[in-house]
Amino acid sequence: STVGVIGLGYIGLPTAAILADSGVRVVGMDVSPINVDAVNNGEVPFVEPGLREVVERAVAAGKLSASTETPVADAYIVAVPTPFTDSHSADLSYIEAAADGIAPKLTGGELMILESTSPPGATEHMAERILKSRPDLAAGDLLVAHCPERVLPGRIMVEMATNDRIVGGLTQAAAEAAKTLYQNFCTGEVLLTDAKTAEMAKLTENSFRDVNIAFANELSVICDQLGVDVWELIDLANHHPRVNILQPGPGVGGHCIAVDPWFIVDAAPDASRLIRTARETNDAKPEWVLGRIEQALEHHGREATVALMGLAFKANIDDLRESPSLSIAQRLAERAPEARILAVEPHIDQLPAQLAGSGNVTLAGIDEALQTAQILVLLVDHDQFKAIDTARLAGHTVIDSRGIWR
Ligand code: SAJ
Repeated sequence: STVGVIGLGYIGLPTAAILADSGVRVVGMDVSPINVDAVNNGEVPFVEPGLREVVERAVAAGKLSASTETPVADAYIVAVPTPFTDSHSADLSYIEAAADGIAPKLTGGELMILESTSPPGATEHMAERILKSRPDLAAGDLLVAHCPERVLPGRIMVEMATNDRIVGGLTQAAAEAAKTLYQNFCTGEVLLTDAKTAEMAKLTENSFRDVNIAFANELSVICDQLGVDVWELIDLANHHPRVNILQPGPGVGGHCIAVDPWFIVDAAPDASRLIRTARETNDAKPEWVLGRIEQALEHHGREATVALMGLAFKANIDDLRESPSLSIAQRLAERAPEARILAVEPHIDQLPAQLAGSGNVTLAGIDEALQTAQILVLLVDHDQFKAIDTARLAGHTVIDSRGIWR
């Protein structure tokens, strides 16, 4: 039997590769010919530890291939983006496009799994859309389930095999069929529920983390006003057996935690006050860090050199999506046209498009930053920055948003 994986991004490609490596025939589909060619050559179009080896092996074994066309398959896994719109509701257009591609290929009896992070009701919406375009099929002809992906970027290849999985079926039969598919490679527990609960589970997990990071970020602003070292405070408080506070930072990035809570707020606006406030608290943090940089610029003069250490959305990855650090860099470039801004990001070798247009930003190495910048702003806790001898920071104005240089 063949599994079609729609969307070969950060989730779809590792899923396709691991499934193919377990012996299942997998055809991946992506709208980008660049991604498709990369996969067919056994390559990976982004950085994820351990992924390349598995893709290479599965392609060489003839188990994995890719196409820009939706394949005919016995089961489909949809792993396309669900961004949000300006009004913070979910944009389902990629899911709808995937469904429209699959619909004409169906003969009845296929399993369809939606893996994309989805607002409550999206799985049902996908099934209804398919049945509308295929009136010859009955609802019972399709097995439709939602199985949210919860792997952590940077640890995807480990977590995809070992994490417990939640499978929510539109019917019990659909949930059972999806469970059988995942058991090809998943050694964790596969937990069955209905589709809407599965949709909410994923959103709930990321909202839990967002709320907890917001607590840490709020504390960092409070402590700054009170003259207390927030990292020492959190470290001490976390000695309590039932307290486990997360770490403050320059804001929350990535395509999940900064997005998913809005889907809950959108689904039940009046009841989601805490979740909304947490989102707003985390979204306000980059502006707060910018305020501190602007203060330092007032002190050193508008033409000072500012080194922004890190652009990625978190440590030790090259992913700049929804990155608070990148947003700080962009806003600073606009607001401080006379300053010289050094972007120090060891994981990339050219400035991202968002910064390439600003004449005052250049990509720089760690040594150049330490030698020439008056103001050092630590934005990402990359290992390379943790390794810097703190004696070399003397004589600089240091704004450490992650507390690694204390
Ligand atoms: N962050 C902090 N302080 C912390 C922890 C994180 O400021 O103490 C920031 C990070 O710097 C980053 C953001 O939060 O900007 C998110 O990073 P993360 O490592 O918490 O999470 P992601 O976005 O890489 O992955 C999350 C994970 N969800 C949870 O841990 C509940 C992952 O398991 C999900 O699969 C993923 O979202 C997803 O795809 O939804």
